Formats: sequence, structure tokens, C-alpha cells
Amino acid sequence: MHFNITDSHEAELRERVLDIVDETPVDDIHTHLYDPAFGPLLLWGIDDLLTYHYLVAESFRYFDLPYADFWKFDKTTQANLIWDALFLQHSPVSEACRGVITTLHALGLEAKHRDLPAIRKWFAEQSIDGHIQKCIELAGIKSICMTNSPFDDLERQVWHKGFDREPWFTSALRIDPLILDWPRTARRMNEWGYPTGEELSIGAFDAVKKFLADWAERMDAKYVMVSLPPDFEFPANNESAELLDQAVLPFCRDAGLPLAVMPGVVRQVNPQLLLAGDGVERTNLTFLKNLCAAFPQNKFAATVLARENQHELCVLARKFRNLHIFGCWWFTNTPSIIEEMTRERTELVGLSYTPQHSDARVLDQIIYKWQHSRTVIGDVLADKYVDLLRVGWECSEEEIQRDVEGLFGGDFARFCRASF
Ligand code: HDL
Ligand code: ZN
Repeated sequence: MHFNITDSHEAELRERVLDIVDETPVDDIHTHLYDPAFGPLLLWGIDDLLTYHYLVAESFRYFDLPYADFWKFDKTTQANLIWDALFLQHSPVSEACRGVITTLHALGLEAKHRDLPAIRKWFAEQSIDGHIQKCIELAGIKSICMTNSPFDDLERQVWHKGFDREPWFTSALRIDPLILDWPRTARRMNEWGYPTGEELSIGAFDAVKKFLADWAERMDAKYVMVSLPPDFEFPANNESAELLDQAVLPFCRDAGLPLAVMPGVVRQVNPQLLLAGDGVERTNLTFLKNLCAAFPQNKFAATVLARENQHELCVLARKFRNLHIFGCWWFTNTPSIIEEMTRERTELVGLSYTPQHSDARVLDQIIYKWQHSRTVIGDVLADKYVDLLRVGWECSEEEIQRDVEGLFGGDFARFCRASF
């Protein structure tokens, strides 16, 4: 039975939902951005926007020059080639291309004149501090979580030197080399004064826990994170599984930190594309089910790379309260898939998830990644509140605001504070 709701009532409710989604500041819980203290690691401006690895991959579909020749060019030349191929020779309809135009438009630049030198000139006149503020305001961001790796030589030096942190940059401790490349990592950790020895042992596990504790404290990490191949197994008779079981998860549990697992990436399917060379395969999520079940006191956040895994991930989240699903990661960060994922997540887990993270690698990208995502997420939520209205349940402005604040970082913060 449909209550006799007028079209204008529904339209007014939709408008209200869209406004709240547009206006509510968001915690961006996974990016590759850096506090300006990290200097050149923080990418920004038109040439970084155009040489973003998503656009590199798309450009090579039109290039016939050898990969190696492209990589020999300087960044400006690479950007010019990408601009010509993806914006001038063809309309910029892909999500990553459209994002550049959305960003330039939001910054007040008339990209439609197709005048790349003029755009370059404008960016050259900006200061990084003012530009950070402008991007954060235009994106409606409350906080930006970095991906911080003690295994990155440039980054490690900055942490050891110390710096005054900008309040809106938070940290996540990235540990891929520890889990996925133990032999080499053990040698490096030994050099850094963590006696891991050659073989995995109680001593090695203690050294790993100390390493994690030192870096989580140094960074004030909000969570620990690792990306995993699609065939990752747990339990398993290998170093990765033993390190998780004996060191990483005990540390995370005692420190109250979630472990974010990001499975499904197949690194370097085309090495000639460098950073753009990674691919995706459907993940066997049994490992995640086993982790959530075997470690009920641990908190797991998960974003999975293959579209085919998303429904199964929602069902896993229904089974395990210590699993928080988040974001439309990388190849799923497109309007059509964000819509599908946000609908199924809302329909299966209500509001106890985080619909998006930007994964931005270039500061300016937070503008388009959040503008595009807010549009899709807003439309899905508007449908859901209208569906409720049609069966007699009208949500107040305060209730909708509360719900959206939860989706935009509040529920993840609750999850991070929770102890099971
Ligand atoms: O492993 C990751 O965190 C991925 O997000 C990769 O950094 C990837 O290159 C990327 O930038 N995806 O958006
Ligand atoms: Zn990422």
C-alpha cells in the first residue's frame, strides 16, 4: 500500500537528501596524499593530474610509441602527449578524464578553451598551502588519511626527522612488504635494529610487534593496512599467514587498531606501464571469512578490487560485526559500479559501512573524486529515503544528517573505537 505521497513531497525529500550529501564534510579514509612536510611526495597541479597512472594506461591505448620512449620524456612532455590523446583527439569521457575537467572547472579554470599552457600557468602561480586549503574546501573534506610506509626510503627519513603535522592529514600504517616479501623485509628490519633473524621464530614475531608498535606510535596510525593478491589464503602454511597470526593481528588487537585488507590486486600484469601496470582478479574471500571468525577481537576493514566480489563481501559483513567494508576501490571507482555497490551495501548492511574513499594520488583529485561520488551516493540515498516515505516512514532532516555523517566517516570512527 502506497501512502498518498505527492510528487512534490518526494521531490522536496530528494532535494533535502542531495543537499545534505553535498554539504556534509567527509573523512577520506584512504588516499596516497601526503602532508606537505613530505615535500615532493605530495603531488599536485595539472601535470601530475594528467600523468596520473589511470590516464597513462588509457593513453597507451592510442600511443604507438614504445613504452620506454614515453618514460624517457619529462613530466611536461608526458602530460602534453596524454592531453592530446585523451582530451583533444578524443573527448574526455572516461571517469579519470572527466575528473580532470571537473577539477579544473571547480578551480575556476575554463578547460573548454583547451588551452593547456594557460592552465599550466595558473597552477604555477599557486602556493601549495593555499592550494591545499582550496582543494580541501572544494572537496568538502574533514580529514585525509595518508598511506604511510616505513619501507619507503624517502618517507622514512621524514618521519625520523620529525615534522609539525597539518591537523587534517591522518595516518595509516602500510605493511605490504612485511606480509608479502618477508625475506627481504626481515633483512631490512634487522638493519633498522629489529632482530628478526633469518627464520620465523618467537623472537622474530616479537621484533615485528615492536616494529609495528614503534611505527604506529610515530605515525599516530589510525589503522594498519595491507593489499593482498586475489589468491591469498588464511590459514596457510606460509610466512604471510604466520606473520598475520603470530604478530600483526596480536599487535592490532592489543593496540585496538583495525587491520584494513585490500585483496584482488595482481601487481604488474604489464610491467611496461610501471605504476599503471597492476590488474585485478576475482578474490577468494574465504581468507577474510576465516580471519573474521578466528580473530573475533580483531577489527577488519575491507575493500575488495573486483566488482564480482562485492555482493559476497556485503554478506560477510552481515555475518561479522568485526568487519567494516569501505570504499569503491580503484577499478570499481566508476559511477556505474559505485551505484551498484552503494545500493547493495545499503540494502544489505544498512548504514554500517563507509561508501567511499578517494584513493587520490594527486591533491587536486579529491575535488572530482568526491564530487562524482557524492552525486551517485546522494541519488542512491535519496531513493532509499523516498522508499521509506512511500511506506509511511519519513526521516527528519536531523536523522538524514546523522545518517550521512555516519557514512562519511562517523561509522568508521565508531568502528575504530569499538572493542569486541
Ligand atoms: O594499493 C593501493 O592502495 C592502490 O590504491 C594502488 O595505490 C593503486 O595504484 C591506486 O592508486 N589505485 O587507485
Ligand atoms: Zn590506494
